[in-house]
Formats: sequence, structure tokens, C-alpha cells
Amino acid sequence: MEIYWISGSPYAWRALLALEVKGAPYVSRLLDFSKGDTKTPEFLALAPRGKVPVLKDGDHVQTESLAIIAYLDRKFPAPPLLGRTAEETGRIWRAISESVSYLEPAGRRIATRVFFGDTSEPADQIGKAVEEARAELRGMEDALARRRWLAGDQLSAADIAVYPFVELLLRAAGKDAAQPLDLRLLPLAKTYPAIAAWRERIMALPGYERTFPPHWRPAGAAAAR
Ligand SMILES: N[C@@H](CCC(=O)N[C@@H](CS)C(=O)NCC(=O)O)C(=O)O
Repeated sequence: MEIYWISGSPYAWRALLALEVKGAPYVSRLLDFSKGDTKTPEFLALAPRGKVPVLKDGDHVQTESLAIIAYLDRKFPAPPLLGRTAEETGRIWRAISESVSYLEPAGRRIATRVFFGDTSEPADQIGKAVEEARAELRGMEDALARRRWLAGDQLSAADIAVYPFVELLLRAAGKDAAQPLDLRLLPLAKTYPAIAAWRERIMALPGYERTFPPHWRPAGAAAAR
């Protein structure tokens, strides 16, 4: 299998985490967004939307990060990421769906403002995104204070789907451009201790290092392989 991805994409990060958790053999195809790699005719032939992640498994081409997780879960059943019982599956999809509906849109708006200096959104609107992100993190904090993983006592697709967006927010929070937004996210261990502990558990997963966005690493630090 080949996985096409770009550094720092939360969607691509999901796919890489799922591959690692499954222990699935894969070849990494790291694309460079700034060089237009996602818009070449070759890549568009594979993925007409020109977006990563893309998983190529023989003749099968799978796009959309959540669909890639589902594909891998079917192909490599252990450990199960989408539940073993109806109840587990329901809890996992609920957490994923809530993240897609609420945390991600807010996180994307905050990240766009901070990383790309996009000030097209009025201050009160971006303030709303900050409020929304905070409310979602508070909900996660409460859930993770009661259980180890977002949807129960086992790592699931919910953790894999949500985690990269938490990292995106944390990275944004550390930038000067985020100061006017008053994210109140750092230090995480103080603001959201249960999320901080959950984050440590994700970072301790085997293969995690290989999924970490290369351009987020401090200069000179290499991926531990
Ligand atoms: N819904 C898609 C979103 C994928 C997406 O937006 N990927 C972005 C990176 S975060 C991308 O490939 N952008 C490259 C481009 O638009 O050229 C998924 O879940 O996989």
C-alpha cells in the first residue's frame, strides 16, 4: 500500500496513525504542497479533488481520511478501531461526528487565521470559533476525565480522527499571531489535564514518531525509526 500525504495535514495524519496502529505495511509518498504536488496531472488522476490523504492498495484508490480508516479497519481487523459491538460503534461514530461537526470547523478557522494570517473573518466571528473550540475541548476534557480514550477504554478511530486537530490547535496556540485570539490552551497540562494525559498516550503509540509532521520537528531532529 502507498499513502500520499503532506506534512501538517490533520487529515493525512489520521491515515498515517491508522496505518501505524494496524501495523500495516506501507510505502510513504510525502508530497510537497508548496511545489504543487497535489495538483499534478498524475496526482489528479489518482485523486481528482487534489487532496491528501490518498491510500493506494493495488488497484484500489481510497480517498477521504475517515473512509481510509474504515477501509483499513476492514482490511486489518486487529486492533478493531470502529467497535466490536453496536454500542461501541455508536459511541465511536458519535465522537467522530461531533468532532467533524464542531471541533474541526472551529479549528480550521483558527488555524487559517494564525498560520496564513487570514484576517478576512471579522473579529467577532473568529471569537465565536474560539468559543466553539473551547466548548468542544471542555467536553473532551470531561469525557477523558472519566475514561482513557474518547469513546471507551480502548483506542478507537475517534481518538485517531480527533487527535490531529488537537495538535493543530496546540501548534496554533504557540504562535504569536494567536495571542490576540486568547485561546487559553497552553499549558495544556494545566488547562485541560485529561486531554494532556490522553495526548501522551497517543504519542506513546508504536510508530507514532513516523506520523509526526516532518516540518513541525525542530530543525535537525530526525524521525526515530
Ligand atoms: N475531507 C478530506 C479533506 C482532505 C484535505 O482537505 N486535505 C488537504 C490538506 S489538510 C489537502 O490535501 N490540500 C491540498 C490542496 O488542496 O491542494 C479528508 O478527510 O481526507
